[in-house]
Amino acid sequence: MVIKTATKTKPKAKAKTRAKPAVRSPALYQVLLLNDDYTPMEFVVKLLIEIFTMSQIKANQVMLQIHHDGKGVGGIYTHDVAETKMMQVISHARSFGHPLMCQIEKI
Ligand code: TYC
Repeated sequence: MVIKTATKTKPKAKAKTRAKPAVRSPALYQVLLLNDDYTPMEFVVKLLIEIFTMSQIKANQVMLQIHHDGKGVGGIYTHDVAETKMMQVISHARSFGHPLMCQIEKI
């Protein structure tokens, strides 16, 4: 017969607090549209509706903001999506002969 005697167990070390969370949210980028003197207002409004799925009212507001302030935000996305949206804007504008410019900026 084996008699188990009480063994002294080492107290567990206190869990260390993590410096960073285990999962980090991806970096976000805003897609900025820039003003110019030649791209028609109506074209920018339609583009904002189609590429950034804005309502007519929101697209008008954003277009006017770009027109008055020099730039405005089409949307905020992860890097790959933001880059794709930027390329869609530029390629759509160029295919109609407009100089509209677009860039992405990390936020
Ligand atoms: N400034 C242009 C005009 O008066 C309109 C415009 C708005 C152009 C937004 C570009 O990103 C832009 N026709």
